[in-house]
Amino acid sequence: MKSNMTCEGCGGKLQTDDAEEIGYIPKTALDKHNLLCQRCFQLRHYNKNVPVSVESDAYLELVSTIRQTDSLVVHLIDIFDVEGTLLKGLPRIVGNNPILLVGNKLDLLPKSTNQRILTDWLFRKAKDAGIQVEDVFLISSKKSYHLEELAMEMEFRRKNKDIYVVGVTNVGKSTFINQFIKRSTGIKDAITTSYFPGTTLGFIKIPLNRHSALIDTPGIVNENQMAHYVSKQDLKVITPKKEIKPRNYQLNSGQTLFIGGLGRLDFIKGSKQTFVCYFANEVMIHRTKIANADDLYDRQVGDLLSPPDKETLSILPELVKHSHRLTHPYTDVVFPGLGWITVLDGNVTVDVYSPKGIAISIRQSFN
Ligand SMILES: Nc1nc2c(ncn2[C@@H]2O[C@H](COP(=O)(O)OP(=O)(O)OP(=O)(O)O)[C@@H](O)[C@H]2O)c(=O)[nH]1
Ligand SMILES: [Mg+2]
Repeated sequence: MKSNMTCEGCGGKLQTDDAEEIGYIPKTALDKHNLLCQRCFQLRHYNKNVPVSVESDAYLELVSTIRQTDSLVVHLIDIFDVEGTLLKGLPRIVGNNPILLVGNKLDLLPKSTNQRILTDWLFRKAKDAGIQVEDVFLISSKKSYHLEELAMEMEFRRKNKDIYVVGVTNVGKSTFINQFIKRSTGIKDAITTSYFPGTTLGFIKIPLNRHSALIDTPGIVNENQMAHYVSKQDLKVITPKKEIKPRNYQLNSGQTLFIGGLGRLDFIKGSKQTFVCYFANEVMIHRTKIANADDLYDRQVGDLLSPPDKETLSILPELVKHSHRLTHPYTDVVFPGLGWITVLDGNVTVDVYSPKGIAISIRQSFN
């Protein structure tokens, strides 16, 4: 077997020696039409995740070779979790190459989302993070929203060079590239995708012409992402699968909202008003009095307040509290990786709880 052969599904280097290691393929599968490693085969056919042991630093090192290339970079982020997926170190990784910032998973946001406000906010977020972007797009790889416009812009900007699709694990890079492969060849699901982070393990080059390629890359690990602190089962629950339905709660000061047992908002001061919750439809939201909240949490976390399940509870950092004074109407309190709560009238003080290491952020609502 040639030592430079890679799996067509994940980009991992193929080998026939060690079934526990990346790229393992049984000798009998080597003459198949598609070269797929055992892990990709199992993910595709049984939706079974075989965890692989590769240091996240190794991926970062590989992806950082992009800074030595002359190419166009598409930085894909998950617009449902901007804080967890915008790569603050992107310029170090891709050097001076031009960057298109692309917010994926638009299909999850309510139809009422103001895409202009969201786009402007993403421009500002990128600028604040020290990332100079040529343009910002909002797309859904799954539902093919706005892919045509983006494809045209990519073609225009790449000037016959390679395009690298770069981002944190699980933002949908491979799903995005699969859409391009489908458009040009009709082949579906060429690259392996899954809801587990860490699916793609090497560069996967899709030729655009004889001289250039569209290149899928392994996701960069962001340690402060909620996905790393919950069980596989809970990750399924907190990841929205379709458009989220806003849930309204009329709260008086002195009341609390629990987002399962993974987040909490105490309404400390301000006049009665509506708090609009944007979380996966399967996440339970529970209202109670602040006076009862600690006790309820101690008794019901993992039961009434779920997720977390047992496995998550064993790895989840403790919830820590931060106070926020929200002066403006239509302000979002963002629980990264979970969702957000829009405070409609403003002029309130809230205490917000999130797992240690996952910092709450505040922004103007785009609804
Ligand atoms: N709702 C929604 N889900 C999406 C979209 N694009 C991708 N996904 C889902 O997000 C999950 C991750 O997708 P992948 O394409 O494997 O993500 P990736 O960025 O390649 O992940 P790594 O290879 O681990 O870095 C899968 O469950 C996809 O179905 C989208 O536009 N909308
Ligand atoms: Mg991938």
